[in-house]
Amino acid sequence: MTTSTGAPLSDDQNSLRVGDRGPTLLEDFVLRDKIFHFDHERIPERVVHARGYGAHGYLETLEAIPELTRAALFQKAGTRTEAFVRFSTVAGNLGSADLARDVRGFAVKLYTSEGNWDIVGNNIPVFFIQDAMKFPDLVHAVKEEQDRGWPQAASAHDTFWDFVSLMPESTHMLMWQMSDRAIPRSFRFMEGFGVHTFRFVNAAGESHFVKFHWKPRQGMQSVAWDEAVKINGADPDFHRRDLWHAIQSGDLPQWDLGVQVVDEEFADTWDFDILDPTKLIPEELVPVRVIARLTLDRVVDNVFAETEQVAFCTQNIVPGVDFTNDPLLQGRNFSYLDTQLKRLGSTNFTHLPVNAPRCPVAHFQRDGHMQTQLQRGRANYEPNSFTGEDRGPRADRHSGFRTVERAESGDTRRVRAESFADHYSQANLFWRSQTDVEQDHIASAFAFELGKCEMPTIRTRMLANLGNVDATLAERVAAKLGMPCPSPSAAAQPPRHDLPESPALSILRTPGASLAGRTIGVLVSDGTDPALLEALESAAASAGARVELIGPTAGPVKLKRSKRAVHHALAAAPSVLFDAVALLPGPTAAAELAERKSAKDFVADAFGHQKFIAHNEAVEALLEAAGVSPGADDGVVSVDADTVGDFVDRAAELRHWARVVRP
Ligand code: HDE
Repeated sequence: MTTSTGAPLSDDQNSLRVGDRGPTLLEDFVLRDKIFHFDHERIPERVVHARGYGAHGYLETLEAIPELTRAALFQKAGTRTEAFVRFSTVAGNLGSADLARDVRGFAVKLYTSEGNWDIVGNNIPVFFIQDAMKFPDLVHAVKEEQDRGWPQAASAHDTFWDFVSLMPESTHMLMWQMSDRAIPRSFRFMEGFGVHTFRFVNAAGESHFVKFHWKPRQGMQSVAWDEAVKINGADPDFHRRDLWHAIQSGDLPQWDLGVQVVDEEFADTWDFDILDPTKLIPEELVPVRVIARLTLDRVVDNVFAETEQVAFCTQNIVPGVDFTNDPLLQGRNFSYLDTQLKRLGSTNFTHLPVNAPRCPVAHFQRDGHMQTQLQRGRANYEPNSFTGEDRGPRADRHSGFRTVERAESGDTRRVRAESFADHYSQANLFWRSQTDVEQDHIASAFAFELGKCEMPTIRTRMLANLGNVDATLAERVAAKLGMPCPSPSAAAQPPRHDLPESPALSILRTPGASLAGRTIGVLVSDGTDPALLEALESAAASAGARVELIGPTAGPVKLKRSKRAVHHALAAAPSVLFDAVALLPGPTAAAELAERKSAKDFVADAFGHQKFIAHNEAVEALLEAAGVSPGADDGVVSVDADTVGDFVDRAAELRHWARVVRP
């Protein structure tokens, strides 16, 4: 062990003092060195997206698309590009819980051979506001209220709903935020979106509009709101733990990178503006074309050095990619450098390993705090007339980045384009594209959040806006709030309610539900039937699912001839932590568990959260005690070693939505 300057230490336990009980000496440079550094350990957390978790991986190009973009990474199928991804919530502070109802950040840094390309997106394809000018207001409104310091990581409070109810352009995003998209099962089971319209530019300088999509190969999955609340208590790190475990166990999460490519003339025929970030392009109108696959294969070595210090910037693009005039994107391109300087403290933050490009870097930028590069040669300017190493680099007008040529004209004005005026048609499209179950969740979420608002005028104003989305939605929320439903507010542009439904907007209408990568929680005890347990474990393994054993205590359980260690004690492992459950305790323990609150809650919650439940005959009393009659529906299944495989097949549906649960 040494000091920070490398002097070897003889004692790291005791400071230098006069006598055994005397004062500490100013001379103790060892103490000063250690405490000085500690006192400066924290850097400012991100003003938004403070709570996040990152991982390393790579993007593999599946299809060469030189006709669309000259970006080096898309010139040849099979090209691998190193990647770093950071997922996050938006509103909460660094130490907030993972399961907040919130938008999730989905930020990807691609270390391409022609520079770093950051796609700094979210898990929702639209945004709350149309103009960057309103971003500080939005964030102030959603974060804890300044005069009281709460709520933490929650939009369910007056200032948020006050602001968004006064900003009808937020309504489409609110529909997503009140949907199950905002309470994902984990980062692995959510989509990502670049949100803004970008451009792809090919070698001939021709440009197309492009939207970026990340499609999880694990499928999409969310949790119930009641479950989210309980997971936050039981395991506030549920999402980061899930990602870490999946990668560490070799179950590598993957997303397909898809693009919606549109030419300008086609976009001009639509009745929404492709530059408006509160609008999406329905996949049924422009299909998503998969061009690459992202794999996360390595957890970080050090959360601070990597996840905390990674600096994403929307303006980090590479030749072949370009911006559009989306006013939110334009504002973001200006913003991110400031935030990185503020947080990381030096313009040289690009030297940090997680931020450093993997390709050669050459310029005449010099000096600054924490300069780590030895920039050699004589000239640090150009033009210059030196030669060799003294000369330094030059720009190349042919191979270098060239902004797409476009004609711009108009008067300088502070205006919102007329073409941005339709605030409700796509909100209605989103609503109608959901299943009944998803619509129920949306209505309940609005009622919960507005129910937390103390000012009735805010609720009324929001209900009036929802009336423009869908009359039944507004009425349902009003009924849940016990309020009269006001008439719809005046809309800047009359909403359309006849846009063709888009099944891709619904989680439950998107195929791909599977038990792979999910966890079955199995309640065991002394006397659990080992044949049944083994049959369950082998069926789960074939389905790609993990089994975690939960015992009455954290100690091992005795099976017929063997002992098995358990992963959890029941008191520390509520069923909200699992995707499906199996109740397989031995007869004596089953009788005892029927009297235990933690066991009854385990079962009642699994049932209430519409999970598949397998059980042996011994637990009928426990089921009854939890208010679940055995065979209540075909998601509560009595199993033996021969039939447990069928249960695992069934549980691939993940939730038994037909089970009616009244909150
Ligand atoms: Fe961000 N945003 N943002 N944002 N954003 C930040 O940059 C900002 C917006 C997004 O994991 C900050 O490094 C402005 C939309 C993600 O490190 C900051 C505007 C979308 C992350 C910032 C927006 C995002 C950020 C805070 C409106 C989805 C986390 C810390 C013009 C497409 C990245 C930081 C990570 C982070 C500014 C709007 C996504 C302050 C001014 C729209 C995923 O620079």
